[in-house]
Amino acid sequence: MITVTGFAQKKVAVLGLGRTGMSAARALVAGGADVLAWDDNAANREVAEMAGIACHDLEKRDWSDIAALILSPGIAHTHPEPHHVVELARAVDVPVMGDTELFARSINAIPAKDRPMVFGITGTNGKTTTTALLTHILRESGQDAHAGGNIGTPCLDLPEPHPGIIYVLELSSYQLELTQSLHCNGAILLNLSPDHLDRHGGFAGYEAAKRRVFANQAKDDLAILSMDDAHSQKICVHFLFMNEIKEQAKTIPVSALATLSHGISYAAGKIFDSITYDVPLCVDIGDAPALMGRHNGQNAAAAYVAARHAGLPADMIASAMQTFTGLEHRMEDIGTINGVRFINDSKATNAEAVRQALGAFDDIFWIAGGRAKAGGLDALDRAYDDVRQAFLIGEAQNAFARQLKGKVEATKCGTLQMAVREAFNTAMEADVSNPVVLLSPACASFDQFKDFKARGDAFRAAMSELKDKQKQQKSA
Ligand code: UMA
Repeated sequence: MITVTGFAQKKVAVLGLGRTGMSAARALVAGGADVLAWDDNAANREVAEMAGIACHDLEKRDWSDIAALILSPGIAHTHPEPHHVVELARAVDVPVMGDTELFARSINAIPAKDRPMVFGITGTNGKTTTTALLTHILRESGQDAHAGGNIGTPCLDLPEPHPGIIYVLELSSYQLELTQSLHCNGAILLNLSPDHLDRHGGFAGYEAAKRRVFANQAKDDLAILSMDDAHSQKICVHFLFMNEIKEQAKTIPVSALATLSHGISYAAGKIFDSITYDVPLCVDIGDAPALMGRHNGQNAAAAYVAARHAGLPADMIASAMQTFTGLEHRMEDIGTINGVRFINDSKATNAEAVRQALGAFDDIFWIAGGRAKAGGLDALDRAYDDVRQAFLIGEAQNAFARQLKGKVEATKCGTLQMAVREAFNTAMEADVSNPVVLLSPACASFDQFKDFKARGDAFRAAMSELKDKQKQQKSA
């Protein structure tokens, strides 16, 4: 745990007692702060009290002696409307911040020469994979690297700063919006497409939050940005000009669509580096099994250049990529039955993430549906070339069937279990060379599951059931 000492002897309010709130409360208490915690859910307050975190109703309290409000990222503070406690805090000018800000202040308090290296990774999609990949590369190469943030481990739960430690933070727009002082030695923007717009009051607010990953960078730092979508490209080009002028961070464009004369490019299993060595270099990452698809090529290129910034040579990075096992529920290969591969991409809850999966396989028997997001499948109109048939589930199945009409043959299956069965049977009978049953829902899971993990686990269970049945049929 990282002890937060900046609020010693002061009263600090913590709202939300999930992973972030509990972690922040522990770190503040360890640093000598007097924590007043609250969660709107009584059960969560009970858990906190049992862990020794004192709860006080922040709506009823006088705010005049409170030094800060620490807010969990899932709690609204501007849009669609601020939580009432945030309004109380702002009314008396109490600063509102997140756990990443506490982390940043703790790191900034260390003398510059001893400060650990920090990487910040954001983007609409791919940030968890890239965070895990960069951490894996650094650790495989003997570095003391630790991943935290939106990936699941709150940043204040990471080990205390010590010589040689490297922090790799996945940062969501929610977390960045509550962060002012974070200084990333390497900051990555992987891509940008509309998401979480309700929380940011529209796309401009979302983009502004994402751009915060580059705030406070100085000339020895790297700003690594994608050139592959119009929004990131705009920021990247702007940085290429502005940072040169202002002597700010060195801007590194990254692409998996074009070969950049100045930048890091990915094409057909190779990373082309025209920046970090004197002579342009081609790094073969070949058939790294967990880096399927063009979008993963871009993630790999971004992780590559960040790892170079941490001092690793290219060949060491390339061989570490080969042993990366990928993430659960993100284009995860869960096995093959009778030549049909099963890919669990339950984490693909928006159309852009699904586009990446649809671009990574041939002969796709695609399972989609759940609770639809704004726009549904609109963004996928030209991505169906390799989809042989769609199998639809959940609340979205009627709307998706209408959207797919005339583009892809679609069958309404209702449940995931039924869809897995139908997709497998159809794939077995189809005359195709590389059949893949792909769960890549383009929807939230909440209509039928607790979360995307439960949905991915159910997919795996349905696949295991099929496997057992096939075995029984063979032995009968
Ligand atoms: N709560 C209230 N009042 C409210 C709303 C919530 O008291 O009005 C309480 C809830 O009862 C609950 C707590 O706040 O106890 C939940 O806080 P939270 O939603 O911020 O969740 P945490 O458990 O703190 O998890 C957060 C991130 N969640 C969100 O941003 C929604 C996790 O990202 C992250 O892994 C974790 O911190 C550690 O850093 C998850 C996520 O879904 C994976 N992120 C979004 C995404 O990836 O799209 C941004």
